[in-house]
Amino acid sequence: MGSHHSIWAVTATYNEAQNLPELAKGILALPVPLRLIIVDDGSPDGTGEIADRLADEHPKRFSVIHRPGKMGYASAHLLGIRTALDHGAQVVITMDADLSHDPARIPAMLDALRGADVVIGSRYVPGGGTVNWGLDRRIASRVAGMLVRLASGMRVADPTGGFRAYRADILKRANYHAVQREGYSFLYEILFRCVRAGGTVREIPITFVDRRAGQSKLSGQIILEAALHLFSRPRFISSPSPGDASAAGALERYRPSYAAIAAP
Ligand SMILES: Nc1nc2c(ncn2[C@@H]2O[C@H](COP(=O)(O)OP(=O)(O)OP(=O)(O)O)[C@@H](O)[C@H]2O)c(=O)[nH]1
Ligand SMILES: [Mg+2]
Repeated sequence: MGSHHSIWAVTATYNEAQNLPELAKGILALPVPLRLIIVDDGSPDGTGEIADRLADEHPKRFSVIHRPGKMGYASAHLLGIRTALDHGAQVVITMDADLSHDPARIPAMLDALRGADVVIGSRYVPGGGTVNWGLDRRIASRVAGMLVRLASGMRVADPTGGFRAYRADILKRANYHAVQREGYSFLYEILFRCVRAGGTVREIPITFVDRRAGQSKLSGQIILEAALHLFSRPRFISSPSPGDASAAGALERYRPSYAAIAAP
């Protein structure tokens, strides 16, 4: 998998002060010395300060990008991915900061990435699952997955799962930065772009643990909305319109300087 230093992870945070220290512990405990970029949107609960402290204590392991306000999950990820690629990442891992995605699964994801361009930490392959999810959310998530498979033709059990590892090469070929959609739609759109660019996908089982601390930002209803959105446009991938409220639009509107991020 190339040099260890070329593996980067990206997490978006909004009010994850109760979860970020634990996530950082999990990252530091890994046998692989990957670097985590934390994209914080000025969380009122002090997540940004915790992230800064982590970066001070472990400058080779944590980097922080502060955005002035809540600008959305998707554009936070796009910014983190672009930053990682700009710094020579060969692999980019994306994960949530609320401990739903267990960093301990990262080595298995990297193993699987030897034989694929994208690896999804999947709730819906044998051995995977969700813990603490109510019936409504389980149904919404399953239905969303079905609709995405139907609309896109992708044969992926968990196309809206956010715990992933991508080869840098496929992200570039997929024009990842042009992704338009927010929230869950972002996840299937970027995946679809990778597949369309010729990328291969593997899924490995994960146990998704619902957040225990902090507030939910995306609800089951939003999952379903995202899926229904699939059928509201003539084409699966829409073309960018200038000044729109899309993830790509937000990425263009906010361009931080990378000076704060030390070279690996
Ligand atoms: N920077 C940034 N991060 C965000 C934003 N919205 C959500 N996040 C983060 O994105 C990740 C996923 O969001 P969650 O709220 O956990 O979404 P979810 O998993 O669907 O919902 P719950 O876990 O049930 O709350 C978490 O790490 C959030 O802190 C945002 O606007 N900006
Ligand atoms: Mg969550």
